[in-house]
Parts: sequence; C-alpha cells; structure tokens
Amino acid sequence: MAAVAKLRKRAAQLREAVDHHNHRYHVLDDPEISDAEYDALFRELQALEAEHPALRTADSPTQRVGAAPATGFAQVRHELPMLSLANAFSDEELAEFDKRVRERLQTEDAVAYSAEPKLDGVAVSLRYEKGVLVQAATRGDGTTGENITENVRTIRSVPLRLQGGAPALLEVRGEVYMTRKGFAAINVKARESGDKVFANPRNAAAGSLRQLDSRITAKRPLAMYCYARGVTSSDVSFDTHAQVLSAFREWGLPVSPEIELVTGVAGCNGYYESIGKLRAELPYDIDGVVFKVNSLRAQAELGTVSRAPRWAIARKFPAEEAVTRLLDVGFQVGRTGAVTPVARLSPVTVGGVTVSNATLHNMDEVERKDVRIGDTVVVRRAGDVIPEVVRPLKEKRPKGARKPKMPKVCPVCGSAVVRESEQAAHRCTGGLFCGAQRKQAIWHFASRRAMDIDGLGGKLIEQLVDAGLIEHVDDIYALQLEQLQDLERMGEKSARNLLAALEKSKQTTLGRFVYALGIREVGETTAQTLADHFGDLDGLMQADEETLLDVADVGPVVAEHVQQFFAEPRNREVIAALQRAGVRWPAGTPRTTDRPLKGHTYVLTGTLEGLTRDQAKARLQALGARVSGSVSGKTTGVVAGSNPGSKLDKAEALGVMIMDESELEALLQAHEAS
Ligand code: D41
Repeated sequence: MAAVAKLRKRAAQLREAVDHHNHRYHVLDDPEISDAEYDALFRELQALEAEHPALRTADSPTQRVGAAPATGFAQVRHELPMLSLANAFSDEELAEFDKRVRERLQTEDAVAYSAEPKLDGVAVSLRYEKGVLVQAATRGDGTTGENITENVRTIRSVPLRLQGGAPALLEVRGEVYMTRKGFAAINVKARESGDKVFANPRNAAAGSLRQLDSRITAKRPLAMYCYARGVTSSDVSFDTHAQVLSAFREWGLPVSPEIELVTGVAGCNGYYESIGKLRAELPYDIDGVVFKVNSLRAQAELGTVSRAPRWAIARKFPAEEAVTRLLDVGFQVGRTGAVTPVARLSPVTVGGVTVSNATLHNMDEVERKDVRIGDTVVVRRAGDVIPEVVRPLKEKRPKGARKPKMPKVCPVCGSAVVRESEQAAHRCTGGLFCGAQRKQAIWHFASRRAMDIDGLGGKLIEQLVDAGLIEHVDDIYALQLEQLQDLERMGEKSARNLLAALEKSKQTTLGRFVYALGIREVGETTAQTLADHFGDLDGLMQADEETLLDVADVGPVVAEHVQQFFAEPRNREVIAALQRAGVRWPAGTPRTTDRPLKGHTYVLTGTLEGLTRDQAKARLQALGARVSGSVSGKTTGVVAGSNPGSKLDKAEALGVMIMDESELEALLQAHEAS
C-alpha cells in the first residue's frame, strides 16, 4: 500500500475510534477506555492532520468539541458560543503560548494572567435575565447544548436570583462538579441499593446533570464555580478578567477562592507548582490550571482560532492514569507475613514517574476486578500513594490470559500460606523464621519513629541477614567493628558511625520501644497509649486481655495481638536480650487512679441524635468503660437511640438497665467534669 493510503486509513480508524469513545463518554456517561488512552488517540489524530492537512475532514472529531445531545432534553443554542481551551502539556508548550501572546500584542513586558485551578467537572452556561436564573445549558458542542435548567436549579451554590447591581442580561459560564467526599458517599449508597456506581466524580456530576428527573439531581452533592461570561448587556463594563470575577462574587455567584493574578511565565509556573502541591488537599478533582490574559482589551486583540481563544490555555497535570501491559503477578511478603499480589508491569509513565510495579491489594480485589496476566490494564498513581491497578481493559484481553494464583507456600521461606477467616489477606505462617518477615521486622525496629538507628537501612539489613550476622533484632547490638567493616560498600568510618548510632539508640522511651517491637495492629499511637497506661514494660507484659481492654482505645483485636505477642516465649527472650544489651527508657508512672467507669460495660443500639456512635464509644472508653457489641448478664447498661435493634429486647429480657441518649449524656458529663 502506498504511504499516503496507509496514513489515510489510519486517520479514518482514529476518527472512528475517537467518535465511538466520545459517544460512550459524553452521551452514555459510560466510557470504555481511560482518559489517558482517549487523549492518546485524539492527539495522534490531531498530529496526523496537522502534518497532512489533506487528511482532515469536515466531520473529524478534532473539528468539533463535545458530542451530540442525548434525547430527552430540549436543545439550547448558546447566544455566544462556549469556547474550548487549548492545552499545554509541558513547560515548553506553556512558554510557547506566552511567546505567541506577547508577539501578537507586540510587547516585551511580562503579561498579567489570571491563574485558575482547572476543575474536572461539567461545563455549563447560566442565563440570568433581570437578575433571575432563566436557563441553564450544558456546553454540548459549544454552539448547541441541552436545557438542564431544572437540574441546575437544584444546585445550592447556584443563585436563583443575583444580588444587587447585576446587569439586565448575563450569561455565566462555569464548571459543575462534585466533591470527592460527595462522590464517595453516593457510590456507597449506589452499591447498597444495587444502582450504577460511577467511575469518578466527573462522571458522577455529568450523570447527575443528565437525570430527566430533577428530584434525583437534587439529592446529588453538586456544586459550581463560575469562570467566564457569555453575552452581557451593556449596563456593566469591565477592563479585566479579575474585575469580572469580583463582580461575579458581588452578585452572589460562586467563584473559586484559589484564583490569583500572576505575572509572566515565571508567575504561571509558580502557580502551577503551588496548586500541584495543594491538589491532594482540595476537596474536588482538578486536572490542571488555566491561565487567561487578564486585560479584556488584550483578549479582544488576540481573538480566537478554531473556537479556542488565543488568550487562554490549560496547563494540564501529568496524567495520573496510564495504560500498560500486566506482564506477571508476583507475591510480596510483608512484616506481619501478609502475602500481597504485586503487578509486574511493562514500564509506563504515570503522573510524571515511571512505574513498573503496582499493588493489587489482595486476592479478593484481583477476583473482583477480574485481572489476568497478559491483560492491558489501567494503572493509577495519585499523589504520594502507591501505584495501583485500577481495572483491566477486557476488550483487549489476549487469548489464554491466566488468572493469578496465590502460592500455597511462602515464596521466601516455603512455610504454608493460610487465609484467616474473614480476612482479606493471605499470610505466611513462617513468622520470624521467614527471611522476609525477619528483615522487615528488623527494618521496622531500626526505623526513625521506632529505635531511630541512623544508617541501618533496608540494603544493609539485607546484607547482614544474608551474611548470617544477625537473625533477630537483639543481634544488632552484638555487631562488632570487624564484622561490619568487612561488608561490601562499608568502610571503617561508616562502620564506626553505625556502632555509635546503635549505642545512641539504646536510650529510648517506652512508647518507642513498644512500637519498635512490631506487634500487629500496634502503631505509634497505640504503643504510646499502652506505655502511658502501664508506665513500665512489666505491667504491659503481664496484662491479660481483660486488663488490656480497660485501656482507652484498645479493642479486642489489639488486646488479643498484644497478649499473644508477650505470651510467646521467643519474644520474651528477645526483649530480655535487648535489655541485657543496654536498651533502656526513663521509668514512668502507671495510672494508679482508676478511671470512674472502670469495670463497667455498655452496649450502644439505634441511632443517636447529638453524637455519633464512635464519639459515644470514645467518650465512654476515655472514662474507663468498655463498649461491647452484645448484651449479656454482665452488661452495665444499654443505651438505646431511635430505631433500636434486638439488643434492646435482649436487655429487657435480662433486666439490664436501659438508658436513653440524654441519660448517657448526663452520665458522661458527670464523670468528665471530675
Ligand atoms: O475550571 C475549568 N474547568 C475551566 C474551564 C476554567 N477555569 N476556565 C475556563 N475558561 C474557558 C474559556 C477561556 C474558554 C472561557 C474553562 C473553559 N473555558 C472550558 N471548559 C470546558 C471547555 C472550555
């Protein structure tokens, strides 16, 4: 085939694919591929058409933005078209944008830009006549959208009537979005009732806006931020975009508080960076920032090309999702023996970082997502979190793709792998016999928030264990200079430094020491709580489960792990050896005064009005009471909220004291005061 014919065929393929996925996404709200994959297709088509303009057709998806309206909503023609935004994917592309702006404006001076977060929601246009909201429409293809007035009227942040000074006619453009929290909440409900679960907050916002029944929309946690004008009557006038936004605020329209004025490329880059840092803390998703030339006169001078203003650009964040091949599934053994499936991936850049491993969490997740070796998978890496496999693209599954299988024995030590009932995790039963668990136990022991042994990191521990120089944590204090300096990559100086760090670490606190032991479910906070409560190690080591349950915030699971840990003779030996080696901490004072509700057990049932169940539980426990899930003859009292369950019946049958919420509150306050 001639080269040109080949390119023509590829362009046609790409157009068809982009159209198809556009329809799935914009009309059906049910995408088949990730945004990253879609972007790749779209950009390939754009590049092909840019290089060979003869291949561009009038109906190419690059020539229009958005998709045809779904049936069911009336069509609305925007009086002024809703423009689209050009993208910059790198610092270079942003610098080129700024250069073009300055060239067209014939200025050497740094340009003032309005810098805004780019909300990942649904673009909407509102029309206010005489200050009253008369129409709301989706963007659609930019010229014609759908009339969603009834739905938008349910969004509480959208004013139905503008405040003083608003013009006779005003079209406002903005983004309707859903917070991540709101999204999570509606998905929980959807799962419970078997309804459709949304893939992300943006799809949830889009799906909510296209409800034909606006009573359903009203129950969805939608919000809006406004960022531009359409037609405006001439009874108001402005010089800058910033003035427009502050007028919006005055009229009662919601405007993002993160919007700032910046100067030149340096200002843009600084804003991009600082919003990038803030991103994880924002309650909603953003996929980049938008820069707009602030002067309206300059905007007019710059004009638009192919429906995108020359005066604005979206600087996108690196995609947090990417598509790659799942080459294999490995199994990793953690400190507590949990055996975790790990995806081995064909390396791919996600959020600016190369990823070749991603967690699959546990076998239930593997099963639920139906991930198979050989699949093409979507990988996500958001902020600092560990990359994870989101889902496979099933339509791309090759024949013979295999389901990953949990090994029957530990890949490190060969001990049996078991699954405790009702737990998602599989575990290696090798305990400290397992090299993986031992190395990580030592690593945890030495870590900064535990014994804080400077210089004893993962690589060195690996070397020491493999060379047979240490087996358990107490062995590290017996290390000798000669042994250390003979190790690879270790000179006399670093060996001496390590010995000094070891010596220094011996003086510690009881809280750190308890945390360093690596007892299951005992994190830093719990370790400190135990240390404070018992004051010394002996008291803690001798505590039975009953006694442990009296400690505030210690529940049955923690109590059982703590008790089991100290009941194990090998653990006691290690502790004794550590103390012999000189590990010590200042003596504390155990709590001698009994807390007022010590020995009392309460059961909570039904819904409380003034406080959550967790709050009630925490306050009871802080006073020394136990909060149990079931009623027995030993129960002190049952607190019954509204719609109590069978626990109330049982309490009545057993003659246990029944209290209402106000009585609970009185009891708590009486003791908390003293
Ligand atoms: O936050 C946004 N998603 C956002 C979108 C924004 N902050 N500003 C925007 N500005 C425009 C222009 C410059 C064309 C008025 C936009 C969009 N447009 C936009 N949203 C969807 C398509 C275009």
